[in-house]
This record gives sequence, structure tokens and C-alpha cells, in this order.
Amino acid sequence: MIELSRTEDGSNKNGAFAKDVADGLSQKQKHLPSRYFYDGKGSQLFQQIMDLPEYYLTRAEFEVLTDNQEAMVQHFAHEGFFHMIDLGAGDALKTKILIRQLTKQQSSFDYVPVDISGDAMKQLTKSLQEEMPEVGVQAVVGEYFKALQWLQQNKSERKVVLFLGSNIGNFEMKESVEFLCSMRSYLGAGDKLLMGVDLRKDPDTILNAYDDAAGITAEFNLNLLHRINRELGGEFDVDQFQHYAMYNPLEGVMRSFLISLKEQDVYIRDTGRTFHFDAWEAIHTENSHKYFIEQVKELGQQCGFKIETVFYDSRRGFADVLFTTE
Ligand code: AVI
Repeated sequence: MIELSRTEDGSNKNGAFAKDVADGLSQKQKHLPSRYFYDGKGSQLFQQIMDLPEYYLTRAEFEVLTDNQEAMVQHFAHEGFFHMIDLGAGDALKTKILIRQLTKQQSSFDYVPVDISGDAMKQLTKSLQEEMPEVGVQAVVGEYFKALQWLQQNKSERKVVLFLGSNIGNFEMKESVEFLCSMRSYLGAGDKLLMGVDLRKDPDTILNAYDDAAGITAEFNLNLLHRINRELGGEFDVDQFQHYAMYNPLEGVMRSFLISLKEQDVYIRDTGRTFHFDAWEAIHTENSHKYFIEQVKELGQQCGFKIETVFYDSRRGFADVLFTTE
């Protein structure tokens, strides 16, 4: 396992977290970056979200991969050996469908899961060694770009990058272009990208997926305040905030907020500051974009990717888009 996550200057990660929190909470329209959802507790809550009846995304992508595994593997493997790089691999439950199929077809590849969680990568390596000992696995612990840079320098063969789960949807539109263009800069001619995207659909279906009846998504959102309390010495009274989710069908974006239920001041030790909240003031915590395929095509084109093929689920509500480099 390769660990790339330590900062070069040895500075602590909490410094960056405190700075991002202070920056976000000092804006006129307050916001907090959604990447901070995923501490141990947040990752556990996200696992629960993926099992919720309302959260259709994971099941839909599971169906896409299950139903199209043979075709996908043929697209990946027909030019000989490749590295299959899985960005944000987690427990790789979905990717294992493809790994099993690749093994069945005796394809020549190795598997490079990339994740910020060292524990998740340790567990995944162990479970793959037990389930499929014939598969070469080299887990990389670190941020996506550091990992891609490392791969470009250390793995010269053809690459197939997986970016599943509609994770691209959590970026602002501008950031998603920057992200894809940086990814493209680490890839060469003939490399491929399989990207999961949640598609436009009935707005109520989308809204319910982010405002479930059991309140798990609310807990997931509010955990961000608990995390600030735990890690940065924050003094949020979390009960005085509520989860609020809304979908804008014009833009195709699901937005989540934390709403202050009263006027209050909150001190956060590691920022050295107190932040004021008016009654009903919102903190914007997440965007989840929903796409038309044409938009996904344009997004790829802006960065030198062209669509090779699109795999849909049976409801045409989710797609895994296979891009190749132009
Ligand atoms: C990780 N990401 C794709 C999820 C999504 O659907 O935007 C995160 C999530 N937020 C609330 N529920 C799920």
C-alpha cells in the first residue's frame, strides 16, 4: 500500500479544516465544503444512506454495472494490459462486479484503488486477497490528484480510471471542469474514464433521496457541525440547526443546507473566532448535480474526452459514461 496523504510541509490537516471553516462561515452567504462530511462517523452514515429506500443512486449504478459487466470489460481489456484505477474506492462493492468479470475473462490488468481512508484501503486489500488472490492489487492512500500524479510517474501502462457514484456531481460546475481537465492531464492517448452520473428525473424522486423519512441524511448533514465540535473545539449546539434540502429543476441541482433555528453566536476554538447566525440563516453544505447526457458529453469535450459509449440502468435514471481520450 502506498501512502501519499501526509502534507509535504508536515503541517496538520486540521489547520486546513479550520481555515476552510473560518472562510466559509465568514461569507455573507455561509457555506462549508461537503468533502468534510466524511470523517469516520460521516462515512458510516453515508453507508446507511446508500441502503435507504429513497436513495436510488447506488442501486441504479449497481444495476448498470451488473447488467453491462461483459461489455464494459471488453471495452477495457481489448488492447492488452491496463491499470484499473478506482478513485474513491471505499469498500469497492460495485467495482468488484467488474473485477470478477475481468478475472473470469482472464484479462490482463492490475487494480489500483485510491482513497483518502487508509483503513478502508487496508480492509479492501485484505478482502480482495481473500476473495480473488489472483488479482494484483496496489492500494494508494491519498487525494485524487496526488494519486494520479504518482500513477503517471510510476505506472507507465494504459490506464482505465473509474469515477463512480456520481461523485462528480458534488463539485460546482466550474470545479467539475477543472477536475476533469486535471485528470485528463495525467492520462495518455487511449486511456479511458468510466464516470457514474445521476440523470435528470422526477424532481420529487430526487428530493426524497436527499430528505429521507428516517432522517439519516439529516444526521449526515448535521454531523458536519459535530465534527467541527470534535476536531476544532467548536461550540455548536447542534439541536439548534436543522437539515433542509431543495431541488432546482432548472439547474438540475440538489442543494443541502443547515438552518439556524435561532439567533446565536458560536465560538470555534481552532479558528480563534466567534461566528454569528441570525434566526433562519442558512449554511450551504452540499450540491449534487443531476445531468442530461448532452451536458456530460460537453463536460468531457471541454477537457479532451470523447464518449465511447453510455451504459444506462433500466429506468434511464443513472448512467455510467465511458470516455476515451481524444
Ligand atoms: C457522494 N455523493 C455522490 C452523494 C450524493 O448523492 O451527492 C453524497 C450524499 N449526500 C447526501 N446524500 C448522499
